[in-house]
Amino acid sequence: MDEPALTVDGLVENPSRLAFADLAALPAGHQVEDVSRFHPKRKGDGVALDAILDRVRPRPEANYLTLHADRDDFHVSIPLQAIRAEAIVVYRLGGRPLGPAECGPFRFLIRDPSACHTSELDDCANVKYLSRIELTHRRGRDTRPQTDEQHAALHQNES
Ligand SMILES: Nc1nc2c(c(=O)[nH]1)N[C@H]1C(S)=C(S)[C@@H](COP(=O)(O)O)O[C@H]1N2
Ligand SMILES: [Mo]
Repeated sequence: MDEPALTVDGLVENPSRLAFADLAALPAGHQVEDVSRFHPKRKGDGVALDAILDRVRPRPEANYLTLHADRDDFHVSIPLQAIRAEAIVVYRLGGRPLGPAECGPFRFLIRDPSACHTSELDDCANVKYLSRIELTHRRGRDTRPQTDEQHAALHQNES
């Protein structure tokens, strides 16, 4: 089986597929040890979204960043300028890749999210099972729940 890799594509100069070793090789200054400092309930180490964007080089016309989780068909689209300095991609726990039980192989985390469905940068945008980051000119697909009922239904499906 192929090693899991995070696809980063769309309006970028250097579309990439980043596996565990590629993320670990991003600059040390962008590595984020122990994300439980930001979210007591969440574990592991990550790398700043900025380091990934430096690597793929968004084109000037890229306005939105869309996060895709193919595993459960969940998608979130956020203005690039709002998110670029605020997020981490978690990819490691105890020196190993994240498994599905840890919402891996990759998990998106906003450093300081607002409550569910209160802003672009809310808790709902902390995408689990992240498979692809796509840069686009217009807003992309966004399946975040909009109401308390939709939230309840979504969390019911979670194992
Ligand atoms: N792939 C995927 N990511 C997801 C969701 C989902 O259903 N699928 N739910 C979102 C919502 S609505 C919230 S509030 C948070 C919850 O994260 P937690 O379970 O770590 O608290 O995950 C977000 N990320
Ligand atoms: Mo949410």
